[in-house]
Amino acid sequence: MPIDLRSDTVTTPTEKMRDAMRDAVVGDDVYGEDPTINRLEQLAAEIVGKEAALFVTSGTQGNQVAVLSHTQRGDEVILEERSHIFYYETAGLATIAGVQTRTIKGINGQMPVAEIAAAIREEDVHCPKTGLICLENTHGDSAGSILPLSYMEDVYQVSRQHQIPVHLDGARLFNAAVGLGVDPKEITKYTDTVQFCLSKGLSAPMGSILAGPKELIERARKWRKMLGGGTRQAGIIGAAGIVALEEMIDRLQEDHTHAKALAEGLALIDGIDIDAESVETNMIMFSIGQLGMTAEEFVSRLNKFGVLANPAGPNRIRFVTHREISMDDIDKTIEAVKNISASNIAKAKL
Ligand code: TLP
Repeated sequence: MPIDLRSDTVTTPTEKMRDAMRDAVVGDDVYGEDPTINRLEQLAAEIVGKEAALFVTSGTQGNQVAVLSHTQRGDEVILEERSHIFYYETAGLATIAGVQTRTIKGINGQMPVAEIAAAIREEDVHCPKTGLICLENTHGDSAGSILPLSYMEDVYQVSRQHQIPVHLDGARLFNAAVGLGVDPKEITKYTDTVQFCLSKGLSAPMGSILAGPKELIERARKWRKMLGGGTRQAGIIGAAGIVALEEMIDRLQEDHTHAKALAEGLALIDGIDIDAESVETNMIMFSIGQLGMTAEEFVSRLNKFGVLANPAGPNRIRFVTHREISMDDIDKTIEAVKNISASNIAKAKL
């Protein structure tokens, strides 16, 4: 079995999930008659302190449905320059919701609050209406960094002053909560809606949740239907989601500990540039610029040691830890990187 550090999306369902899926009581969810989905949605809403929740097929669908439910065509949406919604959702906002994006460069995923405030449009015949502010916590492209609660609160205050809703892409919301040592509600109380994934570190085979006010979630249900996300005996999948929420959140700490150990090990290797101090959750990113090879080359060298990873730029690599990565795998990965570094540095001296 390879050591698969490409993403926490590669996690497979636990035995308990498979049992729950086999035994799930199901019905037609488009009629609202799947008891397992109804239970999952209720549980999910409670966990994030929202009135209602909707099971969606993926994080991308949850985010897109959220934007559709909050905005009108021609609105402008404020989001971080490297946010998943803007950068990795195949221009869904432009093509599906028909909204205009207004991106702001963030530091560790945090768009400066003053810049958010300045980006909000005044009422003017020439201008679009600012329809939504999107945040991402943890922030993927900043190596899983956590948006501090004080930052969430500051953005929320600005949003209240201007009466603009806030949507949180919380694909890894529970990593943020575990990393901060707080109840997830402490984060989501600063957002109107939140999308979180069951299928990443929590190990369910698929699915995400969109949670928010009851009336908005009813609208979202219709948009989900339009996007082809109205599924029938969905409880087969939802059953795994319930196990994910009941049993898989607390163990995320282990993934964070492994990511930190991995970063600390890599920091000692020649040619690897990483700030191990800054690792907060289950993701690390490092530069291999000094090794004199591209990220693609580095990844293919790693593959020969049985380690899978994704490039995160021309000379940047991303490693993501998850339930199927052990401490032994961390040690083996550090050894593999040491080997690549040593052989390259020896070559450079010839
Ligand atoms: N992220 C995936 C890739 O798409 C990059 C990964 O491996 O990290 N929001 C955030 C912050 C995400 O990281 C992702 C997936 C999504 C949304 C989308 O979730 P899915 O893949 O379920 O559509």
